[in-house]
Amino acid sequence: MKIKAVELRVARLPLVTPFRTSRGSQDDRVALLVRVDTTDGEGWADCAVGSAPFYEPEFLSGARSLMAEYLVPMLMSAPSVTAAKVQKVLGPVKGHQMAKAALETAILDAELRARRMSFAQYLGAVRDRVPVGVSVGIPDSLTELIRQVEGYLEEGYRRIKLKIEPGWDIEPIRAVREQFGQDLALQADANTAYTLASAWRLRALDEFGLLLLEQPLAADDLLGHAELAGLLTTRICLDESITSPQAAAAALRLGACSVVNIKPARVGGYLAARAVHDLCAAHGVPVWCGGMLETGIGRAANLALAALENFSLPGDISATARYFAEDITAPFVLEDGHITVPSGPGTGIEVLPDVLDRLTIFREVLPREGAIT
Ligand code: NPQ
Ligand code: MG
Repeated sequence: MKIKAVELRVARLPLVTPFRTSRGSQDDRVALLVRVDTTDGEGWADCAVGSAPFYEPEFLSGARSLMAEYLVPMLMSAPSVTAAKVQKVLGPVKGHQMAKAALETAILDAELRARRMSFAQYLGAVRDRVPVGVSVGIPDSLTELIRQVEGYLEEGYRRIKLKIEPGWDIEPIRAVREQFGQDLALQADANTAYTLASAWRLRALDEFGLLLLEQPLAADDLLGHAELAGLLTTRICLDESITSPQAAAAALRLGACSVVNIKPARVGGYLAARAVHDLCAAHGVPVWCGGMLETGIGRAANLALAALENFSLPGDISATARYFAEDITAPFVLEDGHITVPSGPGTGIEVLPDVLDRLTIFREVLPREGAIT
């Protein structure tokens, strides 16, 4: 198929509660949405970039200008594109996997809608609903933390993930364990906030029977994670370090982790995410699907991915209501700790045009008028 135009939208979705991690706090999700208009019909994607480069190197206005100046012109000048060819066509551009992933995903959505096939079918899903967990930001107090966790457990979440940082680690984990017991499926995410010098502090977490400890050290510190893995009984899970199937292969070979959090955007899209899944499955390493505060568009695609065989731990997908009072698609709801995998063509969701227009703060259609392509 040929791409006729690409529409970029920036929409601001207020969060129901501020979300704080060791990397910073946010009150809303400023989402970058991509709509491709092709000879086979349209497709949508949610670009996972944050509005600032505090969590990942890519960020919203950078991704927007990269798409406008390089990625979209390259795709539009290709004689024909399919999702499977996107990474190759965009190969001359180094890095920027999140921006590339969004374009690949929108094209895949258009392709699958035209073929009347769902993401789940296409990716090889083996379940029609997936168990999900919730990621709990760093609150102001232990009392507030306990209150939030209690609320999520009442809603039916199957697994709790606490965001930690030096000074907010042992105490909150102990408090949650004491309040909710040993059977609670509990894990922690440091978002790179520690160094190997604090291994002794992380070792103190071993007594709490966590499912895993996510990304304690810097993204590029695979050797450090391998060393730490030898010092702890708690399983190490990597998130920020998993930037490609090759990075995942290196992490597994080095023994840097024994669980992997797959963020499809960071590895360059759903095709690469499936490759990471397959690689981990071949090594007997369980995976789960991470979350980037996606709108319903990204949430739908993540649900399809999380329905693959080796996604054997509950992911950070969560119901829409965990994050947003109002979304640009119909909300995803929690039923008995699970969310149903969409089964319609493509991602299976429909964007609500009125809500999207109301929340949109920037809109641009590419190629820009007057541009020579
Ligand atoms: C994680 N997600 O697992 C991330 C952190 C995160 C659900 O904990 C904008 C873009 C906001 C990316 C907030 C969860 C984000 C973001 C949090 C990623 O590490
Ligand atoms: Mg993480």
